[in-house]
Amino acid sequence: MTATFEARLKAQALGMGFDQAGIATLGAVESAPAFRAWLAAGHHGEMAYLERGAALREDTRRPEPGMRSALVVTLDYGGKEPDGPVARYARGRDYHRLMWDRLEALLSWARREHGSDLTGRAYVDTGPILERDLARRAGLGWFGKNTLLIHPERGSFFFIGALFLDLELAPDEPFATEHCGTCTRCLDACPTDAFETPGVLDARRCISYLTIELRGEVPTELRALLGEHLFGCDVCQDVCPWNQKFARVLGEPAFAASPGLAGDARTLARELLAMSAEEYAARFAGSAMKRAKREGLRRNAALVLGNVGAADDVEALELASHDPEPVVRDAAAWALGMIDRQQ
Ligand code: B12
Ligand code: SF4
Ligand code: SF4
Repeated sequence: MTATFEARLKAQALGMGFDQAGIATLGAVESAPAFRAWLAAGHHGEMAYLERGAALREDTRRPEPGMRSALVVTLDYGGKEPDGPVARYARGRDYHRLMWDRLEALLSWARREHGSDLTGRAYVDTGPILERDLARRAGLGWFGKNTLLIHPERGSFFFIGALFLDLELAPDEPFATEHCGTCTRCLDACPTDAFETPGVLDARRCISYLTIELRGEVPTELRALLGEHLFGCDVCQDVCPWNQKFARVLGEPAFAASPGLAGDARTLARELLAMSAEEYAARFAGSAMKRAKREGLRRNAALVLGNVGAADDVEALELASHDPEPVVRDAAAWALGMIDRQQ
């Protein structure tokens, strides 16, 4: 008996290096009310694009009319590597491009198999899709209390991507159970107490938002709580028992850490403050860390030095306190005050 197109499509995705693949039918998003409530509470902070695309996110048929099904894939980014100043997901090559290229290659394969009139569209955080909702629907995991999608045999250290197709495919069973039970480790461990309730994150307090998405000044009361986190945060994943049991050694060479990004926070912070615009452009070409922009990374570096620096960082911080970028000046002035207080 020949395998169905669905089975061959999923096998092809796994053959291309994805770790999981499942199929979902497109339609109204079940968790849309939760998403609406989250926006209404202002939990998205300055991420205005989430609000702008809200209506499109509520029904997966809206972003690209004509599409009927989605192949949803995941790709692991390790998890066993030591914690560091840069979240694991961003230490190597930018995942968006890498996964998108693979999904495009998968679309070309599907066209060869199914017919050249097949149309499709790849998404890796590149469109108005609630990816975790879609992935749950494709059977790939449940929404943890930390809001991450967790798979019972893989944990949560993986990215999500999707290939939308204008084909009616047989869907997989949605993931219907929930396996957090009475555990609250992620809620208790969050350095900034960013969870409003289990499963609801106030992004405005999340270190990932503060160090990556926020363009302006980090609120003063949260600065010391950033600790050594210079870009992103993995705390609510590290403490999760599902990751402690199932996190893997990084298997995708493209995500291997670039020099200095998995090391010491103080050294990296000093390097960032000393780096010229040209050096920054060369060092972070093709990296997801560019999302924070140069001034954002320098702001974060100054704040980290305020938390872990000492007297011999004063000179670099004084220089940064005259930076052309106001956010860097402000962060450096705060850091100088913190170091001064220790003496
Ligand atoms: C905006 C965004 C952020 C924001 C907000 C995060 C958040 N929790 O909402 C910030 C900048 C803080 C962020 C941080 C991170 N992010 Co992010 N982020 C996104 C993005 C672009 C949109 C998420 C979104 O729409 N949030 C709005 C909320 C309401 O939606 P949601 O969290 O998906 O929640 C759903 C369910 O939990 C459920 N739900 C929500 N509330 C409730 C309440 C109840 C009662 C119920 C029943 C259900 C429910 O409904 C929601 C809608 O479907 C997605 C990519 C995408 N297009 O989906 C990546 C994405 C979610 N991020 C990702 C990653 C890796 C991270 C970080 C781990 C990065 C890091 N190490 O720093 C952290 C994790 C922080 C955390 N605890 O969430 C991955 C997650 C993969 C996974 N296994 O889940 C995604 C999917 C990107 C990708 N393509 O792989 N992120
Ligand atoms: S990523 Fe860090 S700051 Fe954000 S919710 Fe998780 S533990 Fe809290
Ligand atoms: S730490 Fe516990 S509560 Fe949080 S997501 Fe993991 S299992 Fe769920």
